[in-house]
Amino acid sequence: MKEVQIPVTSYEEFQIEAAKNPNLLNETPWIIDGFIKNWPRYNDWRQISWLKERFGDIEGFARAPQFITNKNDNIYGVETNFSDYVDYIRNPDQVREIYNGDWLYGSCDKFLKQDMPLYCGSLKLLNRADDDIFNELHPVVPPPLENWNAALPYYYQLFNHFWLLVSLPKALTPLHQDNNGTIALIAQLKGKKRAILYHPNDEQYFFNPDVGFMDPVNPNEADFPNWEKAQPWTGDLCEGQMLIIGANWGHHVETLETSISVSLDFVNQSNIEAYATAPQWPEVFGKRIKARPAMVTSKMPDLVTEAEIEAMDPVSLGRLVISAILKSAIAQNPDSEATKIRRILLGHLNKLIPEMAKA
Ligand SMILES: O=C(O)CCC(=O)C(=O)O
Ligand SMILES: [Fe+2]
Repeated sequence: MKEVQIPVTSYEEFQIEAAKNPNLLNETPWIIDGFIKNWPRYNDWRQISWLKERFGDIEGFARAPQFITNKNDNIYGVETNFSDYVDYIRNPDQVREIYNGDWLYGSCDKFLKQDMPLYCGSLKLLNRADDDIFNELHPVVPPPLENWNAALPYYYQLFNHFWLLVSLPKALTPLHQDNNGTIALIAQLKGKKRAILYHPNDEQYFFNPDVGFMDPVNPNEADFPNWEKAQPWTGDLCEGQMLIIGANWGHHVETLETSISVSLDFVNQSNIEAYATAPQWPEVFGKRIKARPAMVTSKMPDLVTEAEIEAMDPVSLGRLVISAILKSAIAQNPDSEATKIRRILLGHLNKLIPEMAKA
């Protein structure tokens, strides 16, 4: 299918479009120019030495590519703190000296035989919606779009991310969809990236359940026989711009110039139902509870017994416990803004929870 350009717009124009059409992210991704330059600490967040000083101790992964989404792809990589990774970014030729320990994925020798750099693209900077970092990059979601994350229990602990991404040219995030039906934004603080996106309706063409996601740059005909029916939306994301990707859009991102970005998954009225019905967050939550049932039975003795926890599938268990947490938060604070959002989430969850458990 013929490729289309991702529309680039000023923040002023975007505000007009977003006010006219609440569903605009389902129809089109956008590159918004200018908005992030108003973030209070925009200039600090563009300095690699400042980031190293501030976040150097945080542990993460540096991998080539960032992760894999097709079972036939190779991956190379190490576990690293951010400080060592910045040393690598500054001197990629010294990769062997910097990462002289065990390679977690593949080996240094094999890594050096290919030409993709390591990418620490998922550095987790926070666990909570009230973290001070959000005051520095405020508002993180461009109004009039709303950001409901703070009202959703354990949001940043349930497979929804706010990440720092620092990368060298050719670093790759292969085609994927973000979890939980979230909307994704990528804010380009420094350098340049190229994005290829696909509408969720094209999933049948770009995703094969037996192997995973296709490589948009080099599609494998055998695994993706109808790849040409998928329409690529392409665009270059430049310094000072933000890319916003609607719920369930496929995205593939390659770094063109040494880059600093932050990325965020978010929820609002346009995707709360997709979030409520997604299986990923209740699954991680349910598994965590199964590993430590006392976490729930000590705080909510009337909700479920240890035996019931053991018998339930993780997704149903995760939904049930989040529903109980929502009910208690609503009862404690019936008039807050967050309560309106929590009631909507609870309403969707109730449709999915077996009758017996709702009582
Ligand atoms: O900028 C990139 O490399 C991709 C980031 C991304 O897809 C994400 O954070 O969800
Ligand atoms: Fe993503």
